[in-house]
Amino acid sequence: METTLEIGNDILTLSADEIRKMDHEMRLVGAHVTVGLPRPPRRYLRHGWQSWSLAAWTDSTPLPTQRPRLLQPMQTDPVYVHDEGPHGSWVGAIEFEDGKILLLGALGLETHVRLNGTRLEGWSEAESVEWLVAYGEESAIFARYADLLGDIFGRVEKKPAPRIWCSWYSLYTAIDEPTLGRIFDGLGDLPFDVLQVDDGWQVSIGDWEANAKFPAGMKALAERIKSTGRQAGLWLAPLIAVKSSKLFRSHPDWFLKDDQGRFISAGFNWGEPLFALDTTHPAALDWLAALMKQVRAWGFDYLKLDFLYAGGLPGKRHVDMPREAAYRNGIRVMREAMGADAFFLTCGAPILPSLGLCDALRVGPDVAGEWESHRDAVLLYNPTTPGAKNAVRTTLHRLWLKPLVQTDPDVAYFAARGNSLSPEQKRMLQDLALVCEFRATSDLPQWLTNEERESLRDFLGDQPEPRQIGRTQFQLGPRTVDFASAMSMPEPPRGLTSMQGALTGWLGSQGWVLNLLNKLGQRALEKMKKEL
Ligand code: 9PG
Repeated sequence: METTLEIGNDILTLSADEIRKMDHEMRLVGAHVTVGLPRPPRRYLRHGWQSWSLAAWTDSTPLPTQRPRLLQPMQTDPVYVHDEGPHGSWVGAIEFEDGKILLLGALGLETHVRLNGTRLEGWSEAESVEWLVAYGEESAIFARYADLLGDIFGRVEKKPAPRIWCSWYSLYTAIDEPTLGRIFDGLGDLPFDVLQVDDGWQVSIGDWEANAKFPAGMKALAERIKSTGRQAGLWLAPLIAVKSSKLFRSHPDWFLKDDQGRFISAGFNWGEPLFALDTTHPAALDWLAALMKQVRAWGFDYLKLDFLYAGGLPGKRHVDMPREAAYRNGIRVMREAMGADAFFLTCGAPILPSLGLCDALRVGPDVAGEWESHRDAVLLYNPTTPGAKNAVRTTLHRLWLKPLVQTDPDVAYFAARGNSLSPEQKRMLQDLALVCEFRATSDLPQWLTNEERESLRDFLGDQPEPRQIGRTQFQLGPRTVDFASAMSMPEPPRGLTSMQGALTGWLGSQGWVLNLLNKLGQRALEKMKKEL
């Protein structure tokens, strides 16, 4: 059926199987619904699929396909990577001349919204669903959408969020028992609640046992952390495995395949192709549950489960079900096994399907010690790679999720050493953490000057109630902060830049190039570690 909706002087045409007019909004029902617009909108809000995917207001022309190709499954929804119109998952919005917005948002999983000229289209990969259509101020409209999602998926709140020291953004995979020990000592009485060990402790991606750098084992590591009076946190990526892992070699049938029987790519990292666990396979689910119990038995109470998008990739599954339902099934099994008292952070995770099952959700790509990389932003036109600007931009467009889940903006930096961020850029990451009410850092205590250490202490002790006062402006206690300078998108590459980009994109899709870069990085880290 069709109906019209009057907004100011404009008349929009809605079409769906069923349409209900309510006081301040409309509800559509259907597997395919459209909103016809009088003219192309000024701006369109793309809401990317998983933590690291782009969420931002952009103009309505298609963006160039982000490169390198090899990494697409890790950064976007690979099914729509070549989609012509600006596309987003579950929800999309357009902006009118007066600054007000119109939102089309699904009240169910497996759904997408695309802007096709003067048509906003919503569709479901599975069955018919209900949709919200609402017009008004951006913050009020997203608050309404979040409220309806909360009724469907539930709201998990463990407030306040713990304050975390995480090993990733200083040591990366170069962690080991003595180095972490020195850091835990160096953190002294700084008010952290959790010390979280990130990537680098495991034998392999898939083989979640302590490697040779942790000879005393994982239980001892958790105890060492707990002896400082804090909770122990651990990173794992349970829904992927590298090709060389024992897990993949002994259970190839637990992994997603395409119709031709080839393994689905979950991307490339750690020098190897990644494959995706089938979260409908009973034996794989038993293995996941046992792994979560094992990690809890070691003594870790804070779990950062990463690269979770793999559970929602398209592919042939043991039980034929829609891909986000399959993902949610895997997450539920892990949540039940780890227990409600564990703190569960999802990362690299499809957004809506994670709601109600985790305590916190990473809502942007990784930060990095640099604001923006010329290679990634300009040559590759990739807004999802690690970088402070990318992280601030996407996180800011996901703050509407705050009533549903703790929103993790990734870490803030305090030390001048080891990064190239300006004092203003560091301050912006710190302020973003205060706005999110989720505070973490990876700064090495050995690198902090006395002044920096005190500023970190103040940050951890500070709890200003953030209040949004504009699209990118917030009140933090007596201070007004503005994130506007992180919002712009790079210019799409043209001419020579575009040729350089094509070459860089090709190089970035060659495993050997990624491995070489990785080796150089490792060498620099090992050198740095010797100085600690
Ligand atoms: C550990 C890290 C940290 C970090 C996570 C995740 O190649 N990639 O596209 C890519 C993206 C993100 C990423 C690593 C690689 O980071 O977000 O906090 O835990 O894994 O490996």
